[in-house]
Amino acid sequence: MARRSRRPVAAALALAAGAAAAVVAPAGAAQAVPPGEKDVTAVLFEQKFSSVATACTEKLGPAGYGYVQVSPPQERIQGSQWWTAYQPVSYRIAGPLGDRAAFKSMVDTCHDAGVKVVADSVINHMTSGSGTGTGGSSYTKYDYPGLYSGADLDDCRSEIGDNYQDRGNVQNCELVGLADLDTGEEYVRKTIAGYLNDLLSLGVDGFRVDAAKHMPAGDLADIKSRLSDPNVYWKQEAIHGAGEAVSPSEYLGNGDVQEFRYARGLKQVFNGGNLSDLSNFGEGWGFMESGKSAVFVDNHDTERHGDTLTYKDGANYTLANVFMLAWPYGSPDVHSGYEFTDFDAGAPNGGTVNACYQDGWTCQYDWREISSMVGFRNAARGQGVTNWWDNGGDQIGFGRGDKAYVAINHEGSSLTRTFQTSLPAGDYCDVQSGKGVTVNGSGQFTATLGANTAVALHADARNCEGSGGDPDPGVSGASFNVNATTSWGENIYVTGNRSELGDWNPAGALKLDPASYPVWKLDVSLPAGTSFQYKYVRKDGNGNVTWESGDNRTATVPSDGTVTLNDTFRS
Ligand code: ARE
Ligand code: CA
Repeated sequence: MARRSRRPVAAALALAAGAAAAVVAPAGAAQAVPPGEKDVTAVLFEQKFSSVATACTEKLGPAGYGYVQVSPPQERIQGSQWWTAYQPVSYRIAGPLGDRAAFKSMVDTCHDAGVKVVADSVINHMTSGSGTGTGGSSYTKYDYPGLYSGADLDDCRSEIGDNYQDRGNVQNCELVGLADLDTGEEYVRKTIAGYLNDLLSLGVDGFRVDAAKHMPAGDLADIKSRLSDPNVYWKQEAIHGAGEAVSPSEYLGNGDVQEFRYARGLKQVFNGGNLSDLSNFGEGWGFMESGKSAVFVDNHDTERHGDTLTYKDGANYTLANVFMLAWPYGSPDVHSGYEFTDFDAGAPNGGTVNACYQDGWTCQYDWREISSMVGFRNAARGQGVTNWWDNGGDQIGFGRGDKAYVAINHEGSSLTRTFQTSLPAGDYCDVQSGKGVTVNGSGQFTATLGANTAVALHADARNCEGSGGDPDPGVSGASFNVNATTSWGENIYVTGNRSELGDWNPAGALKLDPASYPVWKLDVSLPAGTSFQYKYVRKDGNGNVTWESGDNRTATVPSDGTVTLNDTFRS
């Protein structure tokens, strides 16, 4: 019976965003990447294509995502590790995520939901080692029968290692020992283009080009020119490294380039700096041009290597995503993977998502704080930053013309303030909390933002009806909020003397959501008028349970709505 407040909100907003898109669509929008009116990509790392299709229909389309990015579809080496995806064996769609039919069906379903599809494309190299791939193809390093043989691979047969000061080493030698394709060669260019054209024939709308820095920009330009749609969306992974021989900006002529400094900058600001420093975030920080930069808070590499924030960073991470989606620089990726402690661990449940937040799937694209900002971004498209405010520290607010306004309180105590916006007067829904806000005739509204929360208003969310507020109007229940500091691997649950709360059984206790860490939250539906007892429990990674100390807590659901419980975990 537990009800996640996140789920209904996406659908409701999406309706609003979708309805308005036809009317609003500003011409000559400032951030023109990727093509189309909706520039947010949800990256569904290592999800099966069938699960991606479901996500498109149920979450991504309704929330207003323009794109979904899927992990590499081609045949890969066998193994449980996620990084097998980056070791191509052949270009047949024959990996663990699904076969050709499943891929095609996913593309069609996503298109029906209004979501375009980007395929992660591994074209710099082939696998090392030898064996049989996930599609049954046999291979040895430098020999992939029917596809490539020794002559198609670069002559440099040593590892790139740490030497990024030498262009030839970076582009012609072997990235972590993987067999490096000679992309200067006609047959190789033609074969790679053939693979990408095959994906285009299945309806794919764009490519994330893996390891782009390891291929000369001119080689990629040649390959791209051979595509059936040479103007297809093209997002190149070229990691910025100070003093390196190859600069990511060399690739701007081909298409978009991922701006890794953006993600590193957000980590720096949200983990220790001041949000006030973000007033010129983007080109003002020396980043590449906004219109050609692809940005993210984290990706599958950086969440493992620690060079950016990750889902483990609680409110710092959530608020960084809120900022990214509100801020008009680049086109954002919302990364979404799964919980891990082991760096190598592959996707849970063989890549199948039965439901978000189950089996370790983290589903950032569905977090209320994040998914609600996709509608915000779509509504704000084409509008520059207006009405910037900061307190010189970790509190900021800014508008997007007369379309949207967001404020973020990244301090440890609450903020009550009258914010100046350029919004037309009237009622709005704060899409972060699902609570109504009124803007007066001077464009001002007054709000109280709890520690580590945000408020966000936009033109396509004028009231909170059906927005899955905290909780839905008309739904009775309890809104649990507990301040609890946890160590890595621990989670906070609630249980009590009701079946909806698991009948005091820790195994049936309901997990709270740490998106506003250290405050853990959950809305639970309970019959109106119910008096109940409850307690919070802490579980560690091994399932060990620690109960709160002291007496049972008590509360009563009102006759018309919800009881909001603001508690502190009693150690
Ligand atoms: C795996 C094993 C290795 C083994 C290899 C071959 O982990 O031990 O030697 O297989 O058997 C991913 C994983 C790798 C994995 C690989 C193949 O991350 O661990 O190797 O798949 O299975 C550079 C590149 C950049 C690249 C990063 C990882 O420039 O393109 O290294 N990122 C992409 C993907 C990765 C993927 C690959 C490329 C390979 O997103 O997930 O690798 O397809 C500085 C430089 C950067 C450099 C970085 C790290 O910051 O500026 O350019 O990134 O250091 O070296
Ligand atoms: Ca190369």
